[in-house]
Amino acid sequence: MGTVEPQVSTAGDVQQHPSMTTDAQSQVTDGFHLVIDALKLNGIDTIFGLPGIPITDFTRMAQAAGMRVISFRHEQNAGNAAAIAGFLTQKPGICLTVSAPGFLNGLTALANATTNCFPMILISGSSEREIVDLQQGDYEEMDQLAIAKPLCKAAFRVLHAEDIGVGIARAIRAAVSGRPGGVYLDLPGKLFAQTLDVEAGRKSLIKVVDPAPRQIPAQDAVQRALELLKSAKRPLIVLGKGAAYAQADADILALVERTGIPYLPMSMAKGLLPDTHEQSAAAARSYVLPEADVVMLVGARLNWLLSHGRGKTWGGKGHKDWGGQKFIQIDISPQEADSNVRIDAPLVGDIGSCVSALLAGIGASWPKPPAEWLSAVAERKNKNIAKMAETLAKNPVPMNFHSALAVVRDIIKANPDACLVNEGANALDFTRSIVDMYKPRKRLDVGTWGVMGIGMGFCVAAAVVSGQQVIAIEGDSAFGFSGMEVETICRYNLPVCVVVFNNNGIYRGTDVNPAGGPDVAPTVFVKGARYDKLMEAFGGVGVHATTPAELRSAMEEAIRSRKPTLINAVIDETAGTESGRITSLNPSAKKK
Ligand SMILES: Cc1ncc(C[n+]2csc(CCOP(=O)(O)OP(=O)(O)O)c2C)c(N)n1
Ligand SMILES: [Mg+2]
Repeated sequence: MGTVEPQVSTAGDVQQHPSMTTDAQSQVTDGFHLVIDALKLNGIDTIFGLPGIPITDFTRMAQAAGMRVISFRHEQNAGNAAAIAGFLTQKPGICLTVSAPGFLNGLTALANATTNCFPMILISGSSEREIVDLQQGDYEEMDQLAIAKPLCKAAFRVLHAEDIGVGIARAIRAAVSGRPGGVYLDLPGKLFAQTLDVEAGRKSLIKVVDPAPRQIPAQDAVQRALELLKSAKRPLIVLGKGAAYAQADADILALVERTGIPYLPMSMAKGLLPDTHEQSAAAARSYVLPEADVVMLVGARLNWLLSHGRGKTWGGKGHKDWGGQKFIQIDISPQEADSNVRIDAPLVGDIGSCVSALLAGIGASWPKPPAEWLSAVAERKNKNIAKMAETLAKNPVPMNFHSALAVVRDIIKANPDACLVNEGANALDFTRSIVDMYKPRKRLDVGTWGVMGIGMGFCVAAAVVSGQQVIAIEGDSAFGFSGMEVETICRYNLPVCVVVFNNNGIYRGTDVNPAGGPDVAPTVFVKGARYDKLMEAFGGVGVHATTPAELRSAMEEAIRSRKPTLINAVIDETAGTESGRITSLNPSAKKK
């Protein structure tokens, strides 16, 4: 981290803002500048936010101080942008909002970031403490700290300018150390205008040393894991989003290849190894989960996405029964083990350290898994891949999810550095299973909650952080949650190609009102909507595509030009299924 002396700007630096009248020779700094300086000192150069009282001047001053300030149309999208920037960079993404309603709009993203272990800091301006605490009805009055606390990893408030350095340092450490997550930082309006002697200000700032310290696993835990792995007849590795976050890509590849064990990537771990890797068992998921005898989880939690490690998915007799697997779980949090089923070999530490410790123990002569297991997996996998190839080769009219995604699959194969943002139900599930990813941290999606609304925020941040082409595959419903941010995409001229899979509604466009009245069914939208026109309204490129060939040429052109583009891809409105792949979670399905 080096020993850079903190640079502190004086209040005189605010000359860009006409309403400020500070003396250019001023030897004082203020709350505004101390927050900016503290962020910059810690290598944070981008803010995602939405201006208003009391943070408007702050956004101007941050921009004047050389920070990238990306201004959104709704705070939730700024929050989602901050969260995914955190995932991509291992530095906390910053979301900046106004008080009460702006804060609340950002809070969903903060909670989602915490659930997904994305490091972010929601910084909200707040109203006067004295008035808030006496509930005297201040402008945008709300006890934001109390409300944020249960929804994030940590929450802090700074009341005095001399504590800004500590406040930012604590927020950074809390966001990125251990299990990363969301942090709330409450900055009352009054704080920004407080002044401090420049020298005292400089000394008050903290450059955080080693914000996410390595956590080395215990040697006996490593041995226990290795022994269990060695005893396996039908081993399986499951790579989670935590493994992708860890940026230990080469070691994870080495672990998989040196053990020769088939692996399953969770959604956002796709591409950690290329999906075309011969050890990928993704196409044989429903075979390997119940058949495996030892499963090593690498940064993957046994939550609903893995059917809680039990039940029929895992070969259990009833829906809550254990399937007989033994588990090795690599996780940074010691509390994760045994959350759903017994973990026989918990390996607690950061994923990079754990994987390198395993590699050291594995050495060069690790026995490959039994050939019967590998050939059984390969047989299932090849059969399913061949079946999928047949479906993808069809060219039905109207276009369906498969024929459209056959195009997207080719486009990603030809542009493996592009980020793929993905949300929806069918639009999500089909994309995940059809579109292969080739590089780590390129697939960004709805994550642990299956939340709609991450789309455009993720697109903006992915483009800003990576500079790479971004492609979003969006259900038409999913897109609607953040659709207004196409203006943001145009405003910053970002290389984002949004493809709206337009099937006239949520899951399908075919439901009818059971009561027969004039209102359409709750899942149905305006038929034949032209989302492409929305992009054109802001100067971007809009394309209406009804065939795979039209979709292909529009996507190719978007990538060639790097212009903001929205393709309205018309999908057969009968093609989807209720809730995509998770129909069984609907209460009425449970009743049956
Ligand atoms: C914040 C939020 N609200 C509601 C939902 C419920 N939900 C799940 S998928 C979905 C939309 C599915 O429709 P669409 O995006 O058009 O995808 P399709 O299945 O039609 O391809 C909704 C509303 C959710 N997951 N998150
Ligand atoms: Mg839809």
